[in-house]
Amino acid sequence: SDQTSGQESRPTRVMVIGGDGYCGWATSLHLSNKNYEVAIVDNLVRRHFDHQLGLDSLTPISSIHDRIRRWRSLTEKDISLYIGDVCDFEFLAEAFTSFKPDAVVHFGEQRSAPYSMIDRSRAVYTQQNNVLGTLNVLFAIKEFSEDCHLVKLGTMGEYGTPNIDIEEGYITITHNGRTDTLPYPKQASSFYHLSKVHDSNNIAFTCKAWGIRATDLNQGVVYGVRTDETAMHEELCNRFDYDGVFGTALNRFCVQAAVGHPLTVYGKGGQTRGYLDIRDTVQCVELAIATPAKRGEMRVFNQFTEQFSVNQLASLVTKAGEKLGIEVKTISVPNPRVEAEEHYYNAKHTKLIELGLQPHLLSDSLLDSLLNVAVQFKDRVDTKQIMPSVSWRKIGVKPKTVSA
Ligand code: NAD
Ligand code: USQ
Repeated sequence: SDQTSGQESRPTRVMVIGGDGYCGWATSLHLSNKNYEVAIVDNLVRRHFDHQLGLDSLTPISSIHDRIRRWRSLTEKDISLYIGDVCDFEFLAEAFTSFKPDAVVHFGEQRSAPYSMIDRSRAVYTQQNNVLGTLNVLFAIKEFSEDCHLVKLGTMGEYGTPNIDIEEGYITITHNGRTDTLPYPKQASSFYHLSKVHDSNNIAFTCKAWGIRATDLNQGVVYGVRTDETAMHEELCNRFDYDGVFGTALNRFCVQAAVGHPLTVYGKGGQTRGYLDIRDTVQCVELAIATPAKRGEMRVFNQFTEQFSVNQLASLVTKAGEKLGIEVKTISVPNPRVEAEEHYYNAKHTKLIELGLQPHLLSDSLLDSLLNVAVQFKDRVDTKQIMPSVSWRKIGVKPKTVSA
């Protein structure tokens, strides 16, 4: 499938910011495999956080240099690499003018809600890194490639858990006899999730003011680790976070089951979110790139395939464990977060399906294979990292350091 943009015969050039991370690495390989010309931009700060906090991926991961070399030797496809910080405009400008992207996929943010709630300095870092990085990307597009399509990773968490249906980005409201279509109300519940709301506002404004074309992908919680491309060689293996700071619900539960740790349901466990398989993350991003937003348009897609409560996830993992002969227990952990634990949740997610998304729903077989990956690497698990350690209520200005 030769990838061409419009009438031109050259491949579409895609800059993947955050291409060394969980979603970004899988997406970079997927796009490269589909004959897009890919450049990864990353400052490797995520590997640095892991070192600082004493965390590690469940799966061993190679350096970005080895990953790219291995990909080239297996496929003869080149991925360009720009190591640097998108908050540094000089660096970003250089990467833009040298690579000349047709589309920029922006994954390059601090993406953990707990990390953003550790202390004041992490809260400030998260919003500074995320909001100013995105602002720089918007300026780079305006200055160097006005036609470039921004595909920005947002989050379903921007909407919070309102007591009405969640629409895809916009809601039509009739008020005092007049009607308008307005941005859907945002009620994020961490400094991280709020950074995405601030990003969305800046993107919407620049679409109007400068004619930027943008797609905001409000992604749900991602699970899984293998994609067709990362499974090709162990050096291409993706990261798999299970710790209390960067690990996300379903992935964490699989690792907990594998090491015999009770599943950590926070509070009542009725917290419901949208979820998707990482194989669908890469598909959704490709679909967004293949049909770009129009000049001046800010599209919003809700990027998830199924809704689950935390209790439902716990019972699915318990059943999958039984099949593999693993006895799985669940405990209720006092909720370290401030969030509704029982609530209405019904979020639309049809726009990506309309573009052709063929979802990989959470089936028994996927859960079995995820659990098997967790079992395969269970000797690498540091069980001290499993319980949550960051409290939404106790955050303060005093710097929190990790002691050995
Ligand atoms: P990740 O931490 O694995 O990867 C993020 C990457 O961005 C890292 O490699 C990091 O080094 C890089 N980065 C961060 N700040 C940067 C900067 N200033 N300059 C250059 N590079 C920078 O995170 P992920 O799980 O792959 O998430 C990627 C994106 O998808 C994030 O924006 C996140 O908010 C969004 N998202 C993730 C999930 C999920 O479940 N993982 C769900 C919804 C949305
Ligand atoms: N939860 C538990 N037990 C756990 C871990 C989580 O009960 O061991 C609960 C949380 O309290 C929360 C829900 O599960 O109610 C989801 O938590 P999570 O850590 O899996 O996900 P979240 O903090 O929302 O963040 C993740 C990604 C983030 C992305 C977001 C999508 O880290 O980058 O934006 O998912 S969404 O949830 O749709 O906002």
